[in-house]
Amino acid sequence: MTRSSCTLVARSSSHFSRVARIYAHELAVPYDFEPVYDLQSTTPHTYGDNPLMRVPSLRTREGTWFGTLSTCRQLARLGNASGRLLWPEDLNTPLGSNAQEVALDAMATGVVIVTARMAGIDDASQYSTKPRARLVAAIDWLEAHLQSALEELPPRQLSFLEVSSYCLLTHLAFRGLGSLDGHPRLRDFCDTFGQRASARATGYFFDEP
Ligand SMILES: N[C@@H](CCC(=O)N[C@@H](CS)C(=O)NCC(=O)O)C(=O)O
Repeated sequence: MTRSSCTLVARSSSHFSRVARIYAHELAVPYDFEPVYDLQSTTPHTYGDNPLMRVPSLRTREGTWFGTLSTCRQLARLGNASGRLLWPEDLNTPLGSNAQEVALDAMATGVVIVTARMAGIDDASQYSTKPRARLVAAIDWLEAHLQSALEELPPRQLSFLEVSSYCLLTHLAFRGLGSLDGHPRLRDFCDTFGQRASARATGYFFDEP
């Protein structure tokens, strides 16, 4: 542990990691950043001792928190929220709950496609056919429903739904996974959320050793 009280073990190019980076910024939690350069590493130590060998993890005085949601919840405990924080369990209608499911599964689907590419599997391969179709269908569903799902939510500083959706949607172009052409409502959502200081401070890039 160095200057900050916690260390984010993550990647600046990762959409799950960006969710955590946005929470840290919004909640004014200072953190050290430990980049994971090699996602092909099969050593849990590379990932903050996360046996799942995924990013992000958050190392704190209490121990290490594996995964995005746990990381964000701990950042919320460490930080200062200016308003209510809404978590997946606060989405108590089918619309909100489904929107969260679709956004998170679409993020995981992006990981499947990128991981396949890293293994030399072309997007045109049968292995990637269903993930690619799933991602397209998920984005189309979000175009039709995300706005209404967000309108249902009470006043808040932040919801996990909007942060994860923003990170998913902006990651599409960064990773060549899709486009928001023909999705005007999602574009508007990204333009609006993208004006937040936390979004501007956490743009995607590849960490270099
Ligand atoms: N359930 C995890 C998923 C995290 C995840 O899939 N992260 C990606 C990077 S965006 C990763 O570590 N990929 C490497 C792999 O799957 O081997 C979470 O919510 O944090």
